[in-house]
Amino acid sequence: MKYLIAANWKMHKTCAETLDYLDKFLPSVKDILNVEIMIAPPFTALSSASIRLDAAKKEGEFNVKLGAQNMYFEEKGAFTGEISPIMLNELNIDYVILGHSERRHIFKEKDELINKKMYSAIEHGIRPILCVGETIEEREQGITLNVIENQIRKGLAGIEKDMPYIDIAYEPVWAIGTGKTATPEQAEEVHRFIRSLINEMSKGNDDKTRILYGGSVKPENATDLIKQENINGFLVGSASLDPEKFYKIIINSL
Ligand code: G2H
Repeated sequence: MKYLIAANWKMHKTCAETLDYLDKFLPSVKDILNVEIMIAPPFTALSSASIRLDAAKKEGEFNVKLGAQNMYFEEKGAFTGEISPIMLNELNIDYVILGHSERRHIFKEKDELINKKMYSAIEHGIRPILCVGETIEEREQGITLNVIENQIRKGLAGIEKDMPYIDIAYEPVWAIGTGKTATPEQAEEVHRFIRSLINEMSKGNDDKTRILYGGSVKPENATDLIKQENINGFLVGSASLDPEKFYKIIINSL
């Protein structure tokens, strides 16, 4: 399984800043072919980034993919402010991040909506990364694994057979953007649980599904986290905004 190291820029960077980043970042990773790299800039920068990546691919083999940070499940219609899967298809977007904790908590997205988006992404050939994670209160109550199981069962309801086209990101809410990282052991405990759950749900057809860790990943903690048996890559926020730091995370994960 090729691991995936993904950058979630959230609401950061204009088009010009995105192109400037890619100019610095792409040459540094052009020979790294044994992990998959993904960048998810804001929607407004996707088109320019897609054109820039196409040009880079024409110059040789290249392992950098583009992702969207969200998507609506309908193809078109009266859904003010939303972006559809066919709009992403037009830009050759490979991945979409769904159910990120900021979507769940700030924008009140529920598992049922996330599940519809998962369906739609798969139907349109866009690989979804389903994000799950517990809050600090849930961890302190000792219900972390129940919360994760519930989010995964509801998020994947009806699409268990599509497991080879799905990745999952475990992002403990208390570790997101706080500088607090789950210890490798804390992360591994949840990753091991997710692996056995999706193995059971897909009847053993989960070997192409990567389980990424997210939550204050940085160059300093990447090596110890990636050594864990069930951590198959990262979803990186803040530290991915600097091309040199993101490059170091990739290098430290090889
Ligand atoms: C978790 C992560 C990226 P950060 O949201 O999805 O962000 O690395 O800033 O904690």
